[in-house]
Amino acid sequence: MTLGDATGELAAIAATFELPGPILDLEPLGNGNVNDTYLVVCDGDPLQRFVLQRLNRTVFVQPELVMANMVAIAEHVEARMTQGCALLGERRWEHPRVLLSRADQRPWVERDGGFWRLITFIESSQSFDVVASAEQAREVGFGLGLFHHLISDLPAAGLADTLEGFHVTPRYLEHYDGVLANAPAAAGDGELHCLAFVEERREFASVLEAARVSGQLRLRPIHGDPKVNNVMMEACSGRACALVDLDTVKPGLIHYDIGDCLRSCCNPLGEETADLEAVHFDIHLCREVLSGYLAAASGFLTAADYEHLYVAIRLISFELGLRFFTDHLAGNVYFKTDRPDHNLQRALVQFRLTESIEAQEDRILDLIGDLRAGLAPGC
Ligand code: GN1
Ligand code: MG
Repeated sequence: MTLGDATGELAAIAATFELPGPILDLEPLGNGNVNDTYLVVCDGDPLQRFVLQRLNRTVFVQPELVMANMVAIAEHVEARMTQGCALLGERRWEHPRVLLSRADQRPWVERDGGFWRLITFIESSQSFDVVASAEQAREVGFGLGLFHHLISDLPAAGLADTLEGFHVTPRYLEHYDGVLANAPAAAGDGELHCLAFVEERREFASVLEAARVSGQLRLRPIHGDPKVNNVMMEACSGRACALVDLDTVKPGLIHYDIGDCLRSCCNPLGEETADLEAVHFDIHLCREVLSGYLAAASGFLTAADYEHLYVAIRLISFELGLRFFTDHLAGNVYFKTDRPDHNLQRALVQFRLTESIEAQEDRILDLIGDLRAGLAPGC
């Protein structure tokens, strides 16, 4: 079914939520790999826009818990902002608001097996698939730090684990082994390269999990997917003004978020590039993202947190490559794809990025040390 055929049905679903006026327009939004996302424009003065999403029920098996997490975090952030937050200053900062269904006041609607939710659109803002400047990199980092700061006093145990094993790299490795055992023999240089790449990093895969199990790192509320295009930038000022895509909010290690943000921001060619040779990790952008992040987050980071920053950057790039490669071997069942080798190409990009991170280990460690030393005492 094309969107043209489906628009009426989509608009009918959107209208089951407490919208402020009649729907004027509805169109696909963004390029998410998991859920289906649409922009809904509502009549009024001014026009108001909303984001309608169908959650992927194969990925989110208990979508009502995803919504419970979203509501819990929104209430917490709103309360913190009402009390006042020194980090905000004059900055505009918004948190997406969840709309309720007219019928039963729940923050979702189920229709023909689909699980739908509607949230506010962050007006007068835009997002980018790749970082455009050093200032933008710093702002993305600050945005993630501010988000972590605002939820740093929310007990992780109060949030549901909606995606068991999400970012637990050894679990992805186990899944990979199971898929590999049933996959046809590797064909082509790309697959052979990926197989060898994973084998060489098996032991490394448990580095963050081991730190969690030993108590060095602890579970906190996390965003789960803070890639560059999930940080909204205010159109007039270019400053970060919101984090969106809150499906993956759950208890986790903030290192997953920091690693994910950096692997995304410091890859100037983006996740979808076909130019493998040119893929690299840009250490100058890394400095900007991390200094922005630390400007907002240094107050709650421990010594062990700093000590695991480099491995987090390396691990989350490797992990995403492993997830893409596993999905390629499994027949593209998790991430949306446009062509049969799409996930293989994405895996090769992430593995190339991982290699570039590994080649710059000393420089990244020095950079983390410098930034840490430059922070005020007690931070
Ligand atoms: C998925 O659907 P999207 O693009 O928001 C994935 C993330 C990956 C990302 C890579 C729930 O996010 O973990 O980092 O693709 N989300 C889930 O682009 O698996
Ligand atoms: Mg996402």
